[in-house]
Amino acid sequence: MKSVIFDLDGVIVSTDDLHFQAWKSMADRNGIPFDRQINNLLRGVSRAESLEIILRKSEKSYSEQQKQELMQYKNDIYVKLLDNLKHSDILPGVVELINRLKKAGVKIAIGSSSKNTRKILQKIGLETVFDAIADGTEIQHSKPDPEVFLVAARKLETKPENCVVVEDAVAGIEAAKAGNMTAIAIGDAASSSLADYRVNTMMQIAEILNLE
Ligand code: XGP
Ligand code: MG
Repeated sequence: MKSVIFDLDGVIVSTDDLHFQAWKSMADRNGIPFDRQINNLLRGVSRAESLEIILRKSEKSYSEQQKQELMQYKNDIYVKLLDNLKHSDILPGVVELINRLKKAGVKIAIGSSSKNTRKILQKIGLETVFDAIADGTEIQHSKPDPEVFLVAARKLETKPENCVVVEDAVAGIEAAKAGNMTAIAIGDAASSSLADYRVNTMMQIAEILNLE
């Protein structure tokens, strides 16, 4: 029996766009070029590593203290944006897929680099739905390192090779494969040559898993 580990931002809920807005405010305020293309590089990556990627475009160098302030600035904006998050922000097909997985007895987990994971799951009313949650508060290395998915598998008490990961991040697909898991790409992650499957809708995942 397979288990399914979902990424959160951009897979379960449209918070990937809120991350974009918050990082964009930080970048604009500091005169750092930032666009959707750069934002795609931040998918699946921790807050600190996201900042490092953004700062590659900056001519200035920043002290550790300044970096902390930039991350705080971004997160404050992001958390304010989360205030308006609600059940209807869950991406299309997610609730239906979760219901079908549960009906088929498939264990489900979240594997996200975000430290805001639990807050978001609460906001959208999915905090008690998953059998396990592994997030950015529990790991040393974010995607493309497999750590967060391995933590999720351990919490599900299943072997990595029995896990199927659903990801919108190229780094997330790399993490899944590095962890010896099956990788399903949706959205931006479809550009990864490592993906085992590419889907446009959640229901295609039910077909891949041969759910009744
Ligand atoms: P947290 C976030 C990063 O800030 C963001 O850049 C990533 O795209 C996102 O994680 C990936 O899920 O982490 O600031 O919510 O802890
Ligand atoms: Mg994501």
